Amino acid sequence: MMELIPEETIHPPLGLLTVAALCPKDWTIRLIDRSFEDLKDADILWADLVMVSGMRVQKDDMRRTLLRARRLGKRTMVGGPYASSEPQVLLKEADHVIVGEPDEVFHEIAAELERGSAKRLYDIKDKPDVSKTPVPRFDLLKIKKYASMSVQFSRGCPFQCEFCDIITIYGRKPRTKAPSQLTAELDALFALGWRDQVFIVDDNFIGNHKRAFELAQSLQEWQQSHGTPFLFYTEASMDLAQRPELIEAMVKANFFDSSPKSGMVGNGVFRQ
Ligand code: B12
Ligand code: SF4
Repeated sequence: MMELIPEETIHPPLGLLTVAALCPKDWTIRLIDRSFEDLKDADILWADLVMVSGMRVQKDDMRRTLLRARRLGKRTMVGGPYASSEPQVLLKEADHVIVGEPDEVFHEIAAELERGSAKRLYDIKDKPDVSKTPVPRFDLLKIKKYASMSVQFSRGCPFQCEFCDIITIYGRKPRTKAPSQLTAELDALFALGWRDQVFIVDDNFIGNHKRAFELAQSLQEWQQSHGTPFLFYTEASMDLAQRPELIEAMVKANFFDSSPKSGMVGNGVFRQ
């Protein structure tokens, strides 16, 4: 797919951007996106702490990065979906492993790191209230390298598909941000000059369909007041078909249908 588009990669690493926003304000942070960037020894040597994230499918590169940083004498911390699914594997290679969502406790972890008393494993069982999660640090991105931006409105899904890690990592009760929080994230992307596709990366956008409807209405107003700069897409369970009012609100907010019948083919149609 990457050969078909001019950008270097598709989606930003939203987990790391979110963690960056949770870090103490006096930490200087740099982001290296391994989907298109080389990691140099100098990058590792620059840092006091190397923080790594990824999915199981990216585990080889994650483990190589952790071991490289360790060889160069640097402290490492790993979190995200793979660390949450198989922490015992990563405990061998990382100094600190975070299981779960640290949104409400990261300030404590950071203070322990600064005091030199951070634990090897943080197994965070409580699901955080995402309505307190700060705007991700989109400013750390080399934004022009991406084909799409990502924002997240909710975490968790009420279904139980047997192949899916969502319910074990993020739970069955969908937790949502406030619509104003999401429009603040759009403001941040808009201020950085982004005018293109925005993926709402929820596990299931309509896990809480009432909140999804409220959000779609807020998105519609936001788009109207900004000249409709964004084209939204998301993931949702098929029972969305039973909610025509929600579909209509999503269409009005400029969610697009990428099915072949619609004639919309992602970037091409939007960008001419
Ligand atoms: C968007 C998305 C994608 C996008 C790509 C996103 C990207 N940038 O690469 C697309 C659609 C391309 C995609 C593809 C795939 N995906 Co995907 N994806 C997602 C989804 C829905 C959202 C990701 C996201 O942005 N989350 C938002 C951030 C804020 O959440 P987070 O990363 O969990 O971060 C939080 C914590 O984990 C933690 N954290 C994260 N990183 C770190 C790091 C440190 C140091 C610390 C302290 C904390 C920390 O803090 C954050 C705040 O709480 C997730 C599910 C989910 N809810 O996350 C699945 C998910 C990550 N994907 C998954 C899978 C399986 C895949 C595929 C392999 C599917 C397939 N078979 O092809 C492919 C792999 C593509 C590839 N080769 O890279 C699985 C991963 C399972 C696992 N245990 O590793 C998930 C969990 C979904 C599932 N159904 O189980 N995916
Ligand atoms: S509907 Fe989607 S997110 Fe929910 S459990 Fe099934 S596959 Fe996972």
